[in-house]
Amino acid sequence: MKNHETMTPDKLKKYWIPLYEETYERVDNRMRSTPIPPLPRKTSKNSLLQFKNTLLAKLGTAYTVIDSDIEKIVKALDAVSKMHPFYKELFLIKTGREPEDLLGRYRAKRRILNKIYRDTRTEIKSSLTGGEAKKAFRGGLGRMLSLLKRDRALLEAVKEAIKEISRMPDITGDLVVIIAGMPQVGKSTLLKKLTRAEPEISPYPFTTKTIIAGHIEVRPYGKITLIDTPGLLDRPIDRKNEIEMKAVLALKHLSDTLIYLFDVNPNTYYSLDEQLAVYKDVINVIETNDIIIAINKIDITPQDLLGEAEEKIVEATGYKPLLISAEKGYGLDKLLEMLEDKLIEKIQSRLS
Ligand SMILES: Nc1nc2c(ncn2[C@@H]2O[C@H](COP(=O)(O)OP(=O)(O)O)[C@@H](O)[C@H]2O)c(=O)[nH]1
Ligand SMILES: [Mg+2]
Repeated sequence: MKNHETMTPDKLKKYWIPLYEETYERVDNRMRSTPIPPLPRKTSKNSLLQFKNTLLAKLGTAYTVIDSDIEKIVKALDAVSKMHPFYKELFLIKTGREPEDLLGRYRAKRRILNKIYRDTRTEIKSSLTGGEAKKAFRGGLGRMLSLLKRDRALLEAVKEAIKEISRMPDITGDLVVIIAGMPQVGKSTLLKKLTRAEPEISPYPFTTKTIIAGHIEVRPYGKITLIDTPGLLDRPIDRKNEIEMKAVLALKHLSDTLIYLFDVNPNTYYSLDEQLAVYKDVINVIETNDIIIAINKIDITPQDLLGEAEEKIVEATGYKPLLISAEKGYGLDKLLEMLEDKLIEKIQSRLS
């Protein structure tokens, strides 16, 4: 089993990203319990030593707090880096960084933190005056904190990305099928008809839209997941809304197969040409070469319209459409059989 198959979104909930302000506050609070005594008198060796020891203790406290916060960040990023590429792409969209990159960055920061800590200790210990020791302490503390301070905005984005991704259900599967097609063509009806349990509806991160998933268990092989994305893959793709477009692009990491539905009944809401234009848009972003095209609502579509549409669709897409009625169940056995074959094929190719 690959790693990412076990790191599901809900498991992200137990990770915590401390923001800079929080780290700073913890450091400040914890250090306050050992206040810095007044500068020692120049003549007293003993009081200089005591003064330095107080600074060392405070520095140690700060180090421990910052180190454990960076460790928390490392653990969370490690978890994200083990997820399915789809979720990693969403993370990249929000933060501008690959999880693996950031993991490396924060692992390095832990090492740098340790070095600053050790160097500062040495500096404090070798100081000849209280003033010098205090200066070394302040400098070291500032450098340790700035490891996170510089990343303030980035950490906020990371926290937000992890929060949003953790709210998604696991929409991966052994075979993931995206159902696309213009509004009212029957996507929701088809998803319901092919699956047994109620579909899961969840927010789609970084968009105002939701994503709907239904599952088909194919024993003993595995799980087919059907995905519907209302408002996203049912109209010309909105390239102005950049983050939404990127979120749509992330779907290509998810989908093994695309089902594109047409509706050409006499009262259809959109013309065949409009539906074909959206089809082109969708396959451009989804980039799959495993496509099933179906004409839905054949129960209310006269033969001549069907024949005409079929011809036009073959010409425009290169695929011969399946003829189905999601509502009446016509042609769904055939469709399900195709999906099952794809699932089995995929699992076998994974094994070999
Ligand atoms: N007659 C007929 N109506 C259908 C069929 N499939 C869906 N519908 C109807 O078409 C309308 C839109 O269906 P829906 O699944 O909500 O479309 P979506 O917007 O693509 O999700 C609903 O009123 C459905 O009942 C079909 O095969 N035959
Ligand atoms: Mg719908």
